[in-house]
Amino acid sequence: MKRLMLVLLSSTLFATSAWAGFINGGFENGNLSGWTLGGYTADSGIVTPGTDSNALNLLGRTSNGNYAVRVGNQGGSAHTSSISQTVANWQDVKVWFAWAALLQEPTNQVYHTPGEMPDYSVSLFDLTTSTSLYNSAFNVTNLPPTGWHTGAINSVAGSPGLWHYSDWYAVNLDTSLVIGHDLRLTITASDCSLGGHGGYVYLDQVGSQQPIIPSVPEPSTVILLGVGVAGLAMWRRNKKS
Ligand SMILES: [Ca+2]
Ligand SMILES: [Ca+2]
Repeated sequence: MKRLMLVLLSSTLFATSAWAGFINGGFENGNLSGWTLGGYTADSGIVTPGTDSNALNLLGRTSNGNYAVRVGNQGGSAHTSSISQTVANWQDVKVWFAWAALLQEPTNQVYHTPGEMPDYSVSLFDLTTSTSLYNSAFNVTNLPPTGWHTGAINSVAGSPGLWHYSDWYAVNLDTSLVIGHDLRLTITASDCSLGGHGGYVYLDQVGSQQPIIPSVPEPSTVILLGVGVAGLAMWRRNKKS
């Protein structure tokens, strides 16, 4: 019995010390294994192929395979939702991930300050050096000029609004200088903090392989999105979760 325990213990140690990249990065397990939900967790979940009607059915819910995740949902109620995964001892020279976001712009903005608008953030953070490797963070009134489109007008979250949706972005980062570091990918989506407008993010194909994107955005939009956005999340007002 003692021998068996030792074998089990050593195999456990080996399993935890062996390096693995993002677990279930394409969500093809059909569940959220490997990932940690945060905020209002009930709004997030696995999605299957199909199109998003808030994007006039011009955006796929998945970028590849049979599953992706949706962080947050179209409903309001001032929810903030998140998903994250931390990889210890990163060993790849590149990391890829694909995401698309939808935010609903209130029809009558006079009742919302910028900090009260639906917003999102997609962040890859180097925990070892406390450095941001990628941060795209915008609210619906300061979206990038390219790579975003207007979608449906509806009151699905309780108050009338115009949906804005992004293309699927395939993010490609050189991680050759952070080998051995601990990295954390975090996606956050927030409804408007007054309760009547929604926001959510799709995430798929997280790993060291190039994503297969249904409609590829122009390279310039990807570059724009990765530049100069680090500070935008800082003034964002904390929202109720
Ligand atoms: Ca997938
Ligand atoms: Ca929501």
